[in-house]
Amino acid sequence: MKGTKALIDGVQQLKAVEEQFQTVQILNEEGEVVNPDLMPDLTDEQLKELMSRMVYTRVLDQRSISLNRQGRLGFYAPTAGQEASQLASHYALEKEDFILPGYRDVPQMIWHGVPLWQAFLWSRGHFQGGQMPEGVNVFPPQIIIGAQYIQCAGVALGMKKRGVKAVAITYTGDGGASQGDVYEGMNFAGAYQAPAIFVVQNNRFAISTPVEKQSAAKTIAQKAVAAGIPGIQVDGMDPLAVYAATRTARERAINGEGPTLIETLTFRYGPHTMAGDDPTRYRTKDLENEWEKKDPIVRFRKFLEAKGIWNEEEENKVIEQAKEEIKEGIKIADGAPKQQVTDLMNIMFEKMPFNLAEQFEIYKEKESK
Ligand SMILES: Cc1ncc(C[n+]2csc(CCOP(=O)(O)OP(=O)(O)O)c2C)c(N)n1
Ligand SMILES: [Mg+2]
Repeated sequence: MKGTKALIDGVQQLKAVEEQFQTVQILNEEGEVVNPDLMPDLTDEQLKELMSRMVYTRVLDQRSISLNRQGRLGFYAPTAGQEASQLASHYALEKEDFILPGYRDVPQMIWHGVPLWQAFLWSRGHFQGGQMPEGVNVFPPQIIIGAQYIQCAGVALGMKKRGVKAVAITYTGDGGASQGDVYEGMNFAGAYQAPAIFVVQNNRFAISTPVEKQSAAKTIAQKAVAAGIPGIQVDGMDPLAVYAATRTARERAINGEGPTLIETLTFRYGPHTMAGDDPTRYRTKDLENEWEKKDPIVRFRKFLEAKGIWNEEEENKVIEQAKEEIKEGIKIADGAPKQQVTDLMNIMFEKMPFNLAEQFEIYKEKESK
């Protein structure tokens, strides 16, 4: 009977599984390499490029918040704090890879080739913001929490069937990890060994709900086990750890070894969106201070400065360039034609259904006045 008990000791089994999920870190808060064995193979130029993208994106976030407050942008979900999680995972990709973003993932879209003006139009709900340029493999950001995971599994399977050596990557949050779609997507991709990378950016809150209330699971990474795929938890404020994990996942995927789940431990400094939530009602100042000390840009700057390849002048150049390009981007967005109801109908159908064709004529008549 003793043996049987050991065999059915699920509690012990769960503990043993959970203990195996440790946070991978390469660069600590001081910008020191603490795990040299995992150090990714990036040249000085590449390290600087990644830093530039993070600095640029921090400026884009500050400007987007201010443009939103002036009524010049629509929906906006702040990104400051999540630069390593977003941009280092993106840096591990290639142009041919497909991105299925969530609403907070505008930075990855931009660095994959979506022009700023188009991201601004997406924010305003303008249809041109959803029409990605040819060759830019990006889906419009998903608002339905977790739905992009299923779509990602489908895109990845399509790539596998066509023999394309590329991956599909998707992003959701800690809240999203509780959605059925997330499990279904991972399970399906696992069953078909599709080249997918599933990222959960665990920024500790789903609007105001803390991650502790989201699930009894100790980590989100361990949810991969049920789908039969590898799960990795990384320090999401460490660009090198995020890059290394994503690059490894990409190599596995294109070698036919199937999908990976990556949980990045991160934090959003700002509110959930600009629609009016107040983080002071659900987060303590202590928690915010604790996470701000982990800042990805501060730690990467220290690392690059110690290597002698980054300085204030270099950083200021990036900041100025970002400001210029954002100004230009918003100008182009402002010049887009006002959206008409007929535009929305036109882009939906190759051949308009007869009942809508009637309405189309009515709107056309109205809009011509
Ligand atoms: C299916 C669905 N349910 C609820 C919502 C409303 N909603 C929008 S954002 C959000 C929280 C998501 O939190 P998380 O997944 O942690 O992502 P984060 O915003 O923190 O990046 C919720 C519940 C939604 N958009 N879709
Ligand atoms: Mg969250």
